[in-house]
Amino acid sequence: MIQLSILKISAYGPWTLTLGSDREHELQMLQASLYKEVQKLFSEKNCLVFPNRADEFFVVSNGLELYDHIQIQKALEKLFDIRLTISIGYGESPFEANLKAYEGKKNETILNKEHNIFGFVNGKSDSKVSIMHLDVDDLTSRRQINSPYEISSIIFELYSKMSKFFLEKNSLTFFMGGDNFMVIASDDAKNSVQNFIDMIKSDDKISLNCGIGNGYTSREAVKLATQSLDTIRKIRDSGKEKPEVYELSC
Ligand SMILES: Nc1nc2c(ncn2[C@@H]2O[C@H](COP(=O)(O)OP(=O)(O)OP(=O)(O)O)[C@@H](O)[C@H]2O)c(=O)[nH]1
Ligand SMILES: [Mg+2]
Repeated sequence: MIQLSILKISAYGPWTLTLGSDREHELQMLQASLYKEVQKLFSEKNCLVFPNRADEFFVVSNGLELYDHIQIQKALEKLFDIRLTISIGYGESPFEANLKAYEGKKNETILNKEHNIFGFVNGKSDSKVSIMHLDVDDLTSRRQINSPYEISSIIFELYSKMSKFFLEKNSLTFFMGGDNFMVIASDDAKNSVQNFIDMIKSDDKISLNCGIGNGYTSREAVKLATQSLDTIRKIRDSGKEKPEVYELSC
């Protein structure tokens, strides 16, 4: 069972207008400091936050109860003028968990009114998280041929293909910066990642490596996914033939 908590700035559109037209720099600074605090508060509870469109965050919150979310809301309310809404959902696949959180908010299934928390909590029972950490093999040589902006364009096109491919496997893909992507993965996604790597190699001449981690909490799963990815690099750098996918479980 995977649990997702989706945090979104409440009534952000109307609030941004109150800042006047000379506001973009203020909004960018606010979004960056909000992301920093949200990542800090959830990582202290063994979770990882996946940034999504700057005013919204997806947290794989396996193991967290309603009480943990209330504590985090209280901390954020002390630090910022804006307020966040939290929608919680769980399911067999990451996409189902996202749908359940969405329904919880849409149907106003209130978990805590004072702190704007909606949805359904699974907490600690039957907790299982799989994360895939995908990274472009040797992006550094590509930088010899393409300029920074051209590289960005290539990376965003890759992100778009990855998001579409894994959504069809009920999984959620996030861009983590540089040439790094993480997929909150279903079993179907894990079983088909080699097909995705083969497709991108043949269509776009881009080689990818994929580390997979399975854990009880998202921080644990992400740690193992990154360790798997680093293992692929170590095998490659020792001169042996490297696997493109490597998996570790706790
Ligand atoms: N989010 C995230 N970004 C990383 C991580 N490691 C590296 N980066 C970023 O990714 C960029 C590319 O680095 P690498 O992937 O190590 O470079 P590379 O030439 O592709 O080397 P290999 O991936 O080992 O083939 C760096 O400039 C960083 O911005 C990581 O673990 N997480
Ligand atoms: Mg790379």
